Amino acid sequence: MEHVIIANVPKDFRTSGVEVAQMMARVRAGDVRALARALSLVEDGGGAEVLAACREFAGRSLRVGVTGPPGAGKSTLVDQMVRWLRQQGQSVGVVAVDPSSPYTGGALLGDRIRMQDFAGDDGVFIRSMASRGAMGGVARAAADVCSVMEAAGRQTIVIETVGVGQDEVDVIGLADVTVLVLVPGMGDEVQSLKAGVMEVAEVFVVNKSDRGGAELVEQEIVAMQALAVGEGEWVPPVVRTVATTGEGVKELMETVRRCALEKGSRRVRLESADTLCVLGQGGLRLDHLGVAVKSIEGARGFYEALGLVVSHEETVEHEQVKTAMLPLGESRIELLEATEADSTIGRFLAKRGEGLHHIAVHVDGIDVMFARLTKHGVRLASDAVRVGAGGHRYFFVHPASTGGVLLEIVGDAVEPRKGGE
Ligand SMILES: Nc1nc2c(ncn2[C@@H]2O[C@H](COP(=O)(O)OP(=O)(O)OP(=O)(O)O)[C@@H](O)[C@H]2O)c(=O)[nH]1
Ligand SMILES: [Mg+2]
Repeated sequence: MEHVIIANVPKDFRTSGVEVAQMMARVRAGDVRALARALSLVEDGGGAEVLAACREFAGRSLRVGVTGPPGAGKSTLVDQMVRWLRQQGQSVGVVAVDPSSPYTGGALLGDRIRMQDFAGDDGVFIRSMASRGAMGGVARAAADVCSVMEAAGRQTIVIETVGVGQDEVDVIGLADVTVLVLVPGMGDEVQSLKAGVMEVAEVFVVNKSDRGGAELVEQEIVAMQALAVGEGEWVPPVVRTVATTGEGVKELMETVRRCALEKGSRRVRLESADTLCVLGQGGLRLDHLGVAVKSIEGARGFYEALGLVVSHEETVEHEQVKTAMLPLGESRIELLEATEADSTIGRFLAKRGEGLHHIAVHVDGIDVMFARLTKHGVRLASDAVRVGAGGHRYFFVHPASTGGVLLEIVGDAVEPRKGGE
């Protein structure tokens, strides 16, 4: 009787407020049925509240993208990776993006048979999704699935996708580390892959290396890298595997871990020397709000009446700007006054008048952030990471990409302060 009553309640009501909070508490506690339900809500497009609740856990998992041509052995390899992670005591999420089958929530037959080994193991949660037809695009949908899995405390999330088109490259953009699976006998195909996924690969796998020709593919990859990889950049290592037996998988996972550490895109917590890392929040926080004013002397009175105190004043010659910092909670307000009419702030004042000039967000790995935003096609207003006041490194994101406000990304100072915390 009771469930009949519940079934008649409008869907909005059933999936909002208290109930979402309760469901999310269960998701956080590791309840896989709650996780499945939260994912269904999100996939049906009714998961705004679920996603909002997941936000504070963003960036806690290590996301490993596995891509490569059809039949390269990706699923077999993912299966072995999951096995290895389970041996390390990690909880794992798998997102399989299936390019061809309709959006049924079911895996490909082959995947299903293999992954059945994990049936009954709550430490492995597998979600399949179609790459076409998902609302807002497959990358969006996969990102949402990852967010929920992250909130559910999955320490590593493996994303499998067929590396053939832009959709797949977008999906792989979600990953912290991207593994490209190739096989012997590809020869010229390696060349043809060059334009797409080849560039996003951070670890190369030559799978099926029980067959002849593994060396040849490896040589092809190395030859290509000699041309493509810049000085001081991460040189994607090549690992040989036999996914059917698990050979080389340990080495692959150690390489993935090393890549994640080296990229240093996020704070890294190592549970033990040979456990894969779980990555932290990336140090994202509001650093300051920049307010353009005609005169700092004229403007500071209000802020002081408000109870704020100017902690630091500085003139940055090369930017023709005078600044005054007023700490506010964990962030600050920065007043900006032009020292020349024909300067960035001077022109802003002439065009828009006084007001909010930019928002500054702090990030731990500024170089990785610069590369990541570039890779995502975000329009930047700086051509490189620069050094500004106090030795801090920064770059600007153009308002065209942020919803109309200039965004400054701030990293740590060039010389980290010694003795501090
Ligand atoms: N000999 C050999 N066969 C392998 C190896 N890895 C995978 N295979 C076989 O290759 C076939 C394809 O493997 P899958 O894991 O389904 O490949 P996939 O890349 O996931 O394929 P799609 O998802 O369809 O793109 C299967 O028959 C596997 O058993 C390997 O290392 N050696
Ligand atoms: Mg597969």
